[in-house]
Amino acid sequence: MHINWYPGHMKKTKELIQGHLKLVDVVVELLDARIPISSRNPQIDEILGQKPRIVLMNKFDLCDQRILKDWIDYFKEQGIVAIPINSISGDGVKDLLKQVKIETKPLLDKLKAQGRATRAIRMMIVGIPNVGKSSLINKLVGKKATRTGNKPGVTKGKQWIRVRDDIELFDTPGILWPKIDDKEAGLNLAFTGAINDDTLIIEDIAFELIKRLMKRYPDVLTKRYDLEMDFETVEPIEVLDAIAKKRNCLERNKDVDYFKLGKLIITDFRNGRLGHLTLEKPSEMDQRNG
Ligand SMILES: Nc1nc2c(ncn2[C@@H]2O[C@H](COP(=O)(O)OP(=O)(O)OP(=O)(O)O)[C@@H](O)[C@H]2O)c(=O)[nH]1
Ligand SMILES: [Mg+2]
Repeated sequence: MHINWYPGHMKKTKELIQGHLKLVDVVVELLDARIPISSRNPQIDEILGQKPRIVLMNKFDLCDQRILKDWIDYFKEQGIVAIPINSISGDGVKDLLKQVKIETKPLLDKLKAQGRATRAIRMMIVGIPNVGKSSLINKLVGKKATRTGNKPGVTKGKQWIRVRDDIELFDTPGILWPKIDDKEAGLNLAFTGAINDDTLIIEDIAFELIKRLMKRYPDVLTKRYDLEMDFETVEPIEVLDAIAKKRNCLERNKDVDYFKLGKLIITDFRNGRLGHLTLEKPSEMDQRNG
């Protein structure tokens, strides 16, 4: 799986984010709550340095709520506040804004002590493709967005959007390129839709997803596809074929239509029709760091 999905982007993005970093007070790092390891950029600590940051577990409506708790604890141990968020419904946005104030209080206190005028807090959102950056920005800003750069006298152009009277948001989110040389990460990113489907063989992706669901969520498969199988003894291909029969993913001659089947399974997963699933646990971090 050594496909170069994001050719040439890694270095460019790093430079871009680092260039903007000095303009902001706090960075909001968006992760996909279903794949917190794979949706993290391995260079993020290096890129952000000492900049205050908040981790958001986005799409938490789709993830396993028990494992979400473990992840929040995991980040807490590292001194990072992680907040579950749903960028579509806006659940968690209030918590985010509250945390932004907490993270930036030392800075504002310092400015005040120096006798400088108070100013709005500036934040920037970063995350991998498709993780929900634009959705979150829309949710934060709403329809009545004032692009503060449009004010006369602001020379920088329209790069700041006012979120509240005391918080401004960098107009364009930073795209982080995930770690693509890790096979497991590549697959997880494919499952969740972070990699363009046109570059994927969807039949193979569905096969790999089924393999993982057999191990992690056998009951989900049983229930969703009405299967009666012992997942400890059957092969993934048998599971695929059984789902194909149940869901009528067959060609005219009754052969399984693996493309149609693959699309069905992947779409079910992405839309949350398989239930609340998380494919990575904090306890698996060690084996993945190698
Ligand atoms: N269920 C669910 N879906 C979400 C959530 N946030 C975003 N989405 C969906 O995820 C998809 C990607 O969202 P975007 O906001 O376009 O993501 P992005 O990070 O801006 O993507 P790029 O601009 O391609 O990098 C869309 O289909 C959203 O509707 C969430 O919290 N829950
Ligand atoms: Mg976007």
